[in-house]
Amino acid sequence: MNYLFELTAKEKSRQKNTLNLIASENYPSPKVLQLLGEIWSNKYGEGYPSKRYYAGNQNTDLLESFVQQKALQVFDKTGSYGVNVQTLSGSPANQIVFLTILQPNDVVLSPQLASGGHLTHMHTVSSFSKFFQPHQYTAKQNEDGSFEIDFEALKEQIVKLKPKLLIVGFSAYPKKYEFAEICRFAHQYNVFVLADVAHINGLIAAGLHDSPFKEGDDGADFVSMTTHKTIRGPRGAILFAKNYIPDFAKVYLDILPLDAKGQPVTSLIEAVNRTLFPGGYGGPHFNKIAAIGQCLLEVLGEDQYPDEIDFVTYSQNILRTNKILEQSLQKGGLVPVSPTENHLCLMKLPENKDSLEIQKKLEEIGIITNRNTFPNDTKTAYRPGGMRFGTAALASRGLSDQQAEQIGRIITDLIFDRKSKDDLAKEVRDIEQSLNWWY
Ligand code: DSN
Repeated sequence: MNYLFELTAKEKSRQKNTLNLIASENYPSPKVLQLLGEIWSNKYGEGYPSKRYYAGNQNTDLLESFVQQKALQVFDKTGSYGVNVQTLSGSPANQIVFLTILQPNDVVLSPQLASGGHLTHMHTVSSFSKFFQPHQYTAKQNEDGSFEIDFEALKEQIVKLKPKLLIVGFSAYPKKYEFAEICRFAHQYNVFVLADVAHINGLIAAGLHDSPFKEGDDGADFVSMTTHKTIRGPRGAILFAKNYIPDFAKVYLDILPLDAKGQPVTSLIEAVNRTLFPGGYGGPHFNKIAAIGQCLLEVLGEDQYPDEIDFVTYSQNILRTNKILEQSLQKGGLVPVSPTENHLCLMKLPENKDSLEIQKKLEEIGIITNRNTFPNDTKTAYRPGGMRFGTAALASRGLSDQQAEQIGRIITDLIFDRKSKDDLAKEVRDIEQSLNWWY
């Protein structure tokens, strides 16, 4: 066995023999992984179905069209969106939107990192901030001490800053939120809305979270999502856009890319497609597209994850076990930034604890997490004051309610030195060995 295969075996063993509480990871079905390794990877196909620059694309054309159709079937009940399945991951999907509609120095309004946003939402350290003017909106503290995005203050910022683009979507935000009101408001001011639903797309598909796919001004103009989190597919992304030019956007027609005949595009999805190819990308990764198709079939119930639990029940299991985990962490002495309403919980650590040290200690007993900042966090980005947990991955392995409760207790026993690391590691091992493993 060469080094690469040895390392792969080690990584498989690491994943099997740990409890993964990283809210953005998951275990896709073996069929998803099989398709990633299939011969689709051998084929070039710049362009789109029926319009490629190489011969031999009869099967890739069928594949890409099929996956586009399944993506729309899962997410868009309105018939108002088109889809591009070629973006390689969440960051490039967001960047394609920037390149489609923004001009140098345009103002972009996005969620602050500490309030749950993401670096690729044009955080000030993002390379894209060299070309545009990023501004952030934030969370406010409620009387009960919890935090939530201040949508009223955001509206005032829209009026004052007149951004070209508003990004709505979060990586570390435990609350549910709604899209229609803020989309409607932004559109009144000729602002494009990008909803980045990378984290919550599985919940949206299961009908357990509000959706940005709405008709008219109530809907986001662009929706980006990764495919490897709650939707349980391969690492990858899907990018949707309106299949027409909204009225408010007609003032921007001259800045959208032209179509292949040099004419103005007639939809936002056409503009996205032209920006991606020929504007930015080379050949699509068809193995990824095939694997995305597989996870969509599993969402639709046209194929099954190996536990044969339907996707809605799986998503409900995530929400329930995550809430139980949060309650257990709270009982053990941690404070939620906001009571969780979704697939992740964000907990404040005691002031005198170092999150990096705790993350390492948890890893030593077999629990994989990530440290995280939160609104008004006084610590540094590298050693922030909080930790983020989520149960999407362990729900795929059949995590029970009792185990979710136990894991919360183990974590807080470790943080507050209530039990020996050896005893806690043994408890972790017993849980992990009782869980399903599909590979
Ligand atoms: N890096 C991902 C996360 O952990 O939330 C977001 O893309």
